[in-house]
Amino acid sequence: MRHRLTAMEIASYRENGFVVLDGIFDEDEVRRWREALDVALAARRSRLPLHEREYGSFFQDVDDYYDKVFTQKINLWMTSDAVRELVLDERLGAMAAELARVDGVRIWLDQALVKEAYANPTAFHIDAPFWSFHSDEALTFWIALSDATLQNGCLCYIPGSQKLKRFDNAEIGKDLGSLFDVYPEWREIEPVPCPVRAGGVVVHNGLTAHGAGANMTPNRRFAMTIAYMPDGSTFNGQQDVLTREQVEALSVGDPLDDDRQNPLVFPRPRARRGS
Ligand SMILES: O=C(O)CCC(=O)C(=O)O
Repeated sequence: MRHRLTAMEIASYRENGFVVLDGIFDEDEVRRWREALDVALAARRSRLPLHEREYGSFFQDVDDYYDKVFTQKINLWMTSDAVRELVLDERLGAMAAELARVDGVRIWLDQALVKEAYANPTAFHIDAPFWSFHSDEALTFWIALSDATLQNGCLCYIPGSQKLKRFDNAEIGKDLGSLFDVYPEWREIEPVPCPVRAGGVVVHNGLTAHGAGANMTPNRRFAMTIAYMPDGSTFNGQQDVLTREQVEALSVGDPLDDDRQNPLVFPRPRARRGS
């Protein structure tokens, strides 16, 4: 696995709010993580690890159309030992921390996002407003476990949109461009499509506007994503992927530092000597 970033990649991420990191995983690693994902997906019936009704309202309102945008399974690290090894990899966490310019990162969530054959496009949106903390440095690693192409729904970004630092959003619904009603200033910016070979990782800031095209092929597009939050992030009152019980135990402003939900992946806590 390549785990060093070039100065150009870092500068490009800072400027545009996204960057394509080619060749992070080699062929054997891609095969290994694809198999792990297949097993984890087969073992997981619900979208989230526990019974769905315990999570945020977004997940209860999911409709037929959204189900045909992608097959989405969240926090597989909690239910699959193999996926946990990938998601909690300290080297990925170190790259995330370097891009975000923070001392440490925790996992906010992971997602398998499989755009099935002939799946719907992913409407433009930004990620951070969905989450249970506010940070303008949170970021997502979108790991391509099959080639992502213009034909099968690779990601597409509005460059520089992260700089606005606003947390208003549009839903991932049938209207591909409703985000541009919320942010009319982005209408004139040319979106940048990001095809990437299997084993590459596309990174985006949580405030960078993005979407993906329809899958116009008979094959499945496989991605595994990891969303990182800066260590020290605090609860903002939104439920998102937390259970009702977790939310009831939190007050706005509390640190999200429970390792059972948001493990610190960089720097990785070392076992204390003698313990
Ligand atoms: O994979 C997709 O189609 C969309 C991914 C996305 O929106 C994300 O990873 O934040």
